[in-house]
Order: sequence, then C-alpha cells, then structure tokens
Amino acid sequence: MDALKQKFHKKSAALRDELRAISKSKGDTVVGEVKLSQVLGGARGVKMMLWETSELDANEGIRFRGYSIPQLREVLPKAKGCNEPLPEGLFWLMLIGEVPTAKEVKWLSKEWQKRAKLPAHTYNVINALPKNTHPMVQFSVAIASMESTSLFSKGYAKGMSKKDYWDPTYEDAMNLVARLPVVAAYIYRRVFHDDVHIAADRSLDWAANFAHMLGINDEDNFKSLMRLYLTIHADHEGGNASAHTAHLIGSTLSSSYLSYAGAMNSLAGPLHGLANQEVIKWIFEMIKSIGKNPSKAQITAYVKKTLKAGKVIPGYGHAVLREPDPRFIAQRVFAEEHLKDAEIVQVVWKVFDVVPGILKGLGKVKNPWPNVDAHSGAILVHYGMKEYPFYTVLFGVSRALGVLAASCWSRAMGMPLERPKSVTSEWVKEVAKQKKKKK
Ligand code: HAX
Repeated sequence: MDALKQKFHKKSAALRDELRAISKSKGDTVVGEVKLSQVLGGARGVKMMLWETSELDANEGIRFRGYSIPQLREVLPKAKGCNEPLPEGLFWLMLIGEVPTAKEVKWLSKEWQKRAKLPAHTYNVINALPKNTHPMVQFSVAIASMESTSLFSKGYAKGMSKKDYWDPTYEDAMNLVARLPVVAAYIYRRVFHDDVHIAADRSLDWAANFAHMLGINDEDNFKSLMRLYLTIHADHEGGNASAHTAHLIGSTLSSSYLSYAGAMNSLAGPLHGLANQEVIKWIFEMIKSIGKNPSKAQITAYVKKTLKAGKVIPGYGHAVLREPDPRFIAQRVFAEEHLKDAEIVQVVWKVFDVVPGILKGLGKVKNPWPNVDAHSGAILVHYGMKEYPFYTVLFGVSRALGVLAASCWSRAMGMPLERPKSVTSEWVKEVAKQKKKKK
C-alpha cells in the first residue's frame, strides 16, 4: 500500500469512529433552522453534508484544509523556476490534511503519470460523437465510459465488505485524476486542432504535462498558468452544484466515474462552471459591438443593455461569497506579473471597475463582485487558447482534485444514501398561514 493511501486509511478510520460516537451521543443537537425562504430559495446556507477537503467563508473565500489561496502559494511545493503551487500538493493536502514535502509531491506526479492510460474504448466513444458536440458533453461521456474500469464497481459486484469500500474508491480517484488531462487534451486537439494529438511527456508534473498535451505555444508561462489554474479551481466546499452532484450520486454507491460524470453535467450549466465560457463570449460580443479598447462609459452602456435584455452579467455574483473572489484576485495577480499589457486583460479590469457599482444599484444582487470565472478566459485568450467552448473542461479537470478526494472521505466515513425531504406548495401555503396566525 502506498504511503498516501496508508495515511488516508489511518486518519479516516479514526475520524469515522469519532463521528459515529458523536452522532450516537449528540445526534439530537440542533445546528440551525430552515426558513421558508430557504425551501423556496435553493437551500442556501442549509447545513446538511460533511465535506472535509475545503470550507468557504462568505467574506474570506475558500480555505483548503485551513489554507487560503495566497497561503497555498507559500506552502505547497513548486516546480523549478515557477512561482505557482503544484496541484499534486493540493490533492495531498486535501486528502490527508498535511502539507506534503517536495519528495511526496514528486512521487504523486510519477504515480499519476503511471496511471494515466485511458481504456481504448474511451477513445472510440469520444470519436463516435460529432466533433461539434460541446466539449463538456464529450468530457462527461468519456468519463462515464471509463466506469467499466472501476475497481469499486468490480469489488462491489464480487461482494466486497462495507469496511473495504474506501480502498477501491481511493484507487478509482487516483486513476481518474491521472487520466483526466489525457481525456481533456484529446478532446481539445480532436475538436480544435484537426485531430493532431501530442504525446504525454512523462518527465513533467500533472499540470505541465496537461499544458504540453494541449500544445499551447508559450509553454513555460502557460505551464505556470495551468499549475495555478488547476489549483484554484480544485474545490469550493461541498454545497456547490458540481461537488454536491458528485456527493449525491456517490451516496448511492455508484462509482467515482459515474458520480464525476454527473458532476461535470452540473458544472456545464451557465450559472456554474460554464460561466467561464459565457464571460469571454460576452466580452468578445462587446468588443465586436464597440471596439477593442472600450471606455468605461461604453462598458457601462453595454452592461446596462445586457441587463435590460433580461440577462445576467456572467462572472459576477455568487451564491455564497460576498466579497471579490480570491480566485479572481489570484488570477489578477498572475496577469499583473505576466501579461499586464494584454488588451483583453485590460478589458477585464475595466469591466471590474464598472460592473459592481451597476449591480449594487439594482438593489437585489447579494454579491456584486467578480467570481472565479470573470478572469480566466482573458488569460487563456492571451496565450492563444481562444476556443472558449473548451474552458469549462479545464475547470472540470481541476475540480476532480477536491471532489474525488472528498469522495474517498465519504466512502471511508460510510456516509449513507443522501435523501433530504421535499415539500409541496400546499405544505408551503399551510406553513405560511400558521406563521401569519402566530404574528
Ligand atoms: N447579473 C445580473 N443579475 C444578477 C447577477 C448578475 N451577475 N447575479 C445575481 N443577479 C440577480 C439574480 O438573477 C436574482 O435576480 P431575480 O431576483 O430577478 O431572480 C437576484 O440578483 C438575486 O440573486 P442573488 O441572491 O444575488 O444570487 P443567487 O445566489 O441567486 O445566484 C449566481 C448566484 C452565481 C447564480 C448569480 O450571481 C449569477 O447568475 N451570476 C452570473 C453567472 C455566473 O457568473 N455564474 C458563476 C458563479 C460562480 C461559479 O459557480 N463558478 O463556477
């Protein structure tokens, strides 16, 4: 058994016993109340799941096992000559709660390189789809097709004991994370580069090899960008739509392949991960309509026109955050270091100067600030990746780190089938009447 797996097993077995004891002795403790506005409002803020890998604070943003994004840039091991953390280090941290050494991260890079082979039929499944199928659909289908290699499903079919579920779940998570850059690069080169593929470079780390297989020219800076990008998109606690989808599907004991394919279908919605493509599409349309170097007054008019048409401003707002997203800030810092004169980046910064004031003025938007998706496209465009329908796939490769690490915990904890209660509108009206009477 590898060292990471051993540590995970030891820690998760201990926590499982501890939580079971807490549930038995203190299970009746009330931890909150649910209001009708939450029943009707997307369950915002309802505490109802366990998620070990990260936690989101509305004002401070995401913390991965207690570490903020600037702290991750300080403490996680880095590749030689690069200021950005290696995502392998974040996976290690999220899985067992310890900052890894450079040696441990090197081992993980090698381990993922070893596990990165796709089943032959997955290529056939992707190739069977018309090339104009949205890349997120190709990605999701490809992931689901790998279910046939799930060690968890094989073990379950053979009658594996509940206490052993964590073991093949760890193996599936490691295999899937290792394979995702290969799947994603294959889709990118298939759709946008005439099926001319680039072989993996096994000497590289996970993110750099992904950058290499994508074939983007400014390789060194793009490799640094991918290390940052795949780190900051990795997890956003458990309640966001993609993570929660994976958690729900996984709770039925379907494999990591099926649950992660489901997560990707959720990420592919424009209010969630697809917002990264919508942002740059919106910016391209604005540039087409008013020119490459729009003034703040012109952007203001364009934003108002978008709102008047009954549309949202993509890349702004958040269900939980109430301050500018630290993931936006991290990308801004990267852009300031590497590409501050790029015209497209200047446009993103001007949009940032204008949009929050306008959204605040609407009086209903709870968070007028940019989220993670407001910045990413402009940086990708600068490095030559203009094919925005692919952007959410990049997000999907990263999100696997957190979601699959969390899935190991769910299995190890023996988390039960998830089954919240729904209510009818009749029930809601009845409750509303009672509330009125009480007043
Ligand atoms: N532009 C215009 N209106 C907005 C808005 C925006 N960016 N953000 C919120 N609003 C509106 C909502 O549509 C809602 O209007 P109605 O009452 O008329 O329905 C009102 O403000 C209140 O919404 P809220 O409570 O502030 O926000 P929600 O928690 O309901 O929604 C969303 C959060 C992220 C879905 C929302 O802010 C939005 O649509 N943003 C644009 C899309 C986007 O960038 N999504 C990516 C989010 C981050 C992410 O998951 N990345 O993967």
